[in-house]
Amino acid sequence: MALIGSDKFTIVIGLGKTGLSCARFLTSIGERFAVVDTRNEPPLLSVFKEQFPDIAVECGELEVDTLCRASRLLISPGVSRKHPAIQAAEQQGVEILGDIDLFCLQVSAPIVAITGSNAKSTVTTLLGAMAEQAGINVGVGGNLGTPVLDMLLEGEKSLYVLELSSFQLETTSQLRAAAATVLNVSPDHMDRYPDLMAYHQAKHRIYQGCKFAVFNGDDALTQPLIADQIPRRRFSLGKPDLNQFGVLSEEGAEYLACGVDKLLPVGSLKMAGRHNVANALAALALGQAVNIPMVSMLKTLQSYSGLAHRCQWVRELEGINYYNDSKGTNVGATLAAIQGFGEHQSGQGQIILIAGGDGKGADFSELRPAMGRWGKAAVLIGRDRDAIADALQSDCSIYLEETLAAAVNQARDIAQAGDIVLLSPACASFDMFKGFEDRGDQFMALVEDLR
Ligand code: UMA
Ligand code: ADP
Repeated sequence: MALIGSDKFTIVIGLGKTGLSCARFLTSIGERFAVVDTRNEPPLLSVFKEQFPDIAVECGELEVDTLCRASRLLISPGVSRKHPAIQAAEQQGVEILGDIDLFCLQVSAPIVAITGSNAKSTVTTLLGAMAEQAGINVGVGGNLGTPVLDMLLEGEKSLYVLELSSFQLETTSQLRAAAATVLNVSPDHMDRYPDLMAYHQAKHRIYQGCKFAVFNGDDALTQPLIADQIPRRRFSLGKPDLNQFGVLSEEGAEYLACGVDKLLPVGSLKMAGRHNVANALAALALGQAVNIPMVSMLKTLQSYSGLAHRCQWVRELEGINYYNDSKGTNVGATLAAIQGFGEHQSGQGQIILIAGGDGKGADFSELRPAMGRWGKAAVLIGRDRDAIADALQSDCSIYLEETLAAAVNQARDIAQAGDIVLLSPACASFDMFKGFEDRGDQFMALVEDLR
């Protein structure tokens, strides 16, 4: 199909949530555009055709000739800008951008930009709650689920808190965040990037042009490579230096602290787990950078209990506790969950891990030491269960199951009073489920049905 032949129009690549939000936005500003998608039948095609009957759509393999008819390509995060047809168009002078850039060019309110391999959604939502607690008219969105351009439909806010993925950052050049952070870096999406360095580079685009940088003192890969005069703050689980955020220990009690100032006893945090102490400190550092009052932030930390599907307690049955960490979609997240529970396990209790799915090219051997120390068994499902089994073989018992229901039953058979059954797959869910929420919901329903 021939798309409009003009040097003044946009081609939106991808017919997902982002593509639809781009179409809505371009329509609202009266700009001409067309849409392409690499899939023959993208799931939202009929929705799109209904809402935009006059817009040309081309599905299937991307054609360089088509892309070169555009003045710019607006790329959805699920499509790599390294796609050969996109690269060819770029070489011929076609501008490349993503929805985040378009959004940044529209708003003048300060933006807090948050990325990391893990904890993005937790810190983004927490910071949004802190801002709300302070009475700030805040918009929260991005990779979290609401495409940024859809946030414009509500009119401009006083502050934006954006969760940004490495995919989104690949096409982002206009961010200039009021405060930006890389929370942590561990391997993920190794099916999209040639190596960890390429993934790291994409994440670090978040610091480009930022007015304030926040980074993780316990993770050297988060350290910003930006000009010395740009102010920055560190958060860490260790003792903080002057003006930095960390944990102070005094007379057997631990406190979230800034320099020598004790802010809140760690025990007052509503979110469980050591990793959430780091997340709380990161949110405090970001909030301080955009002038959210400390008193509001500390109040929020005492009531915010975290998001569903992240180390979420489901049930205790016969002394066995069941946790849903379905959002553990990479090795780093699952490692944090095993360590977090393992370090707080009392007595003989051990962890029965339910894991597996689409491993996105990950190296699962990093789970070995933690499973060797705290794991009783790994019950594995999904496409990459054999790869995980190979990586863990000698460190704990392995069970391979066809379904999540069979895995839950198997875990229950193995577990004894004091043990934890933890769904933390270290994998994406799409080989067996609609998404991580669906996987977590099914797990919780199966656990609730155990008698
Ligand atoms: N796709 C194609 N061909 C195309 C376009 C898309 O095969 O031409 C595939 C992609 O490879 C992907 C799927 O379709 O498997 C969806 O891609 P998309 O870019 O259309 O995604 P959206 O529906 O627009 O959702 C995106 C984010 N998804 C991805 O980055 C894959 C959502 O994050 C985000 O909430 C949404 O924009 C709003 O900003 C989800 C996600 O999984 C939660 N993110 C990854 C993660 O968190 O690890 C990065
Ligand atoms: P993201 O949006 O980056 O995926 P989430 O807040 O949704 O982050 O958490 C995803 C997973 O990462 C959860 O399974 C959670 O237990 C784990 N997690 C949360 N915070 C951390 C952290 N600071 N370090 C490592 N893992 C974490």
